Amino acid sequence: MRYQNPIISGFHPDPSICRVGDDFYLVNSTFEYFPGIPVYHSKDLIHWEQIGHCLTKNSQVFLKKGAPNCIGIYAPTIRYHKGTFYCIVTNVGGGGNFYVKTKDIRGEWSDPVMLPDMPGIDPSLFFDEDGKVYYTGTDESIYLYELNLETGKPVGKKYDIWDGTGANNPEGPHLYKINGIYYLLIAEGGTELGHMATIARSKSVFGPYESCPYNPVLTNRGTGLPIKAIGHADLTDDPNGNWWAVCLGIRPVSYPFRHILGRETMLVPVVWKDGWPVMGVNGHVPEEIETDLLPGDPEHAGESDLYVTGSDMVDIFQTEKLHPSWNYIYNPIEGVVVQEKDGLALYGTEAAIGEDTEKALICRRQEHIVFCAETCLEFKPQEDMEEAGMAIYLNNCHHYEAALTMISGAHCIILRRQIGTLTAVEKVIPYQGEQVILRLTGDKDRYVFSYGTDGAFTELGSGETAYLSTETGGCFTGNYIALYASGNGRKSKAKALFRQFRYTSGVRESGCRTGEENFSGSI
Ligand code: 6LW
Repeated sequence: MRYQNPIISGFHPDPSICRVGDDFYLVNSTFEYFPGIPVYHSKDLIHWEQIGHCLTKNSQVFLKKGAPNCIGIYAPTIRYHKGTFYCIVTNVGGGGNFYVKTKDIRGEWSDPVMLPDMPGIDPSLFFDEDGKVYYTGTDESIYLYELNLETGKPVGKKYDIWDGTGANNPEGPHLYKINGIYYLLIAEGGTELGHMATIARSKSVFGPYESCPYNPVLTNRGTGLPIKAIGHADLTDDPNGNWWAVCLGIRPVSYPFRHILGRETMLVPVVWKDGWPVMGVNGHVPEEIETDLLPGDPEHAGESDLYVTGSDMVDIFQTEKLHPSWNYIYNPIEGVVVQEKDGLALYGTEAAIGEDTEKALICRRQEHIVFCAETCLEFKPQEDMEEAGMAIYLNNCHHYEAALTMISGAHCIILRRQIGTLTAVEKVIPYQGEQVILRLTGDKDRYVFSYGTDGAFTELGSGETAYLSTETGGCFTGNYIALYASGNGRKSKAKALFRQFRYTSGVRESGCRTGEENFSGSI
């Protein structure tokens, strides 16, 4: 069969994978977003369901402010050893390296075990057959310590084990023992267009590590392939003895290359030749891969009622907990985002959408270049500047939004765009209703906002995707669709009630709907 890359679309960088029997688990970086580190499950490596997060409590993680400057949760590694899952990660700006663990991967994870003696980023764990545990990380070079897992303290000295093949930014190490040989897989070239995966091997865990003569073993640099920036890979075998690598890559939408979905997760088959891995298709990652080797039952996996990532979504906010695809920015504040009997209530705080702080906002990833999102919003501002709406959001300095608000006592709908230090309210349309359906569609060039009722929509305006790309707005994240409320300088007296949210890939004339169904509480 043929499968399509990415296997997990939208902002899902630095994938790490582990296998327990015929179940695969995968995690990604989340930077300033909360909960931190989504956990995905799959049996066939191409259909992935989100089953939770590693960092769900404020007590586990403090996300320091500083967006859009590359802070927060970087590059986790997930491993399973003797009944326990471990996820080791760096909180940049918020305490450095730590790990959390759980015996129940669908439940909660432990409080962090801090690793204050481990410098740098990109930690990984390796459990050797003799019971010893090793930490690999990225500092001046790729280094290794034996680790006392209980205390988080290093045992013995630090070994600088490899500098890579000479490219910039050797990072993201993962160590494996395969057929008695230690393999060290790393990323080099930086996470942009020069990105690649390289590998070295050694008979001793401490080295010396011999570089693979075929390095880089995985890259799309210098190719005409549509996926770029391939690197930061992790290996797994499957129950049939076949090998696979997950890695990150980007899908630029235009020339000069720019991307709007962040770095996404890709999958490639791996075969072994002369004791070295041959990854992907001749070391490259095409969008479509032909293989009969996928484990499980990939032809039928999509037929269950699981929410498979990348699927269309309708949320009426009546589940016990928010759907795991929703995120906050920074640690959540109690009482600001509340699921109520009619929908999701947002109690706007002082914080404006453009502020680098926690706010009354939840967001989910834009997973497709062409998509449609709609929300049914009930909001009657009581004071000037109170607003609630829907945004397309890269970070606090790069976002476009449509909102209900009040300006000089008059109720209206606005379209605002912020690009860096430039902010403009581009449209102000008088609007007396207390309910509105906001629609956001996107394609490779533009984001378009419309508003209306179930039957009729009016275009509010649009903005270029180019200014919400990583290349323009930085840094390591991708675009989100956000529902938000704000009192813009003081607490909002009016509550914003989001009765429903829909997201579909592609755009049809009827927006997110097949034409039959209405929004609950439709107007
Ligand atoms: C991560 C590094 C990388 O720490 O980007 O692409 C950094 N690789 O390994 C942030 O995701």
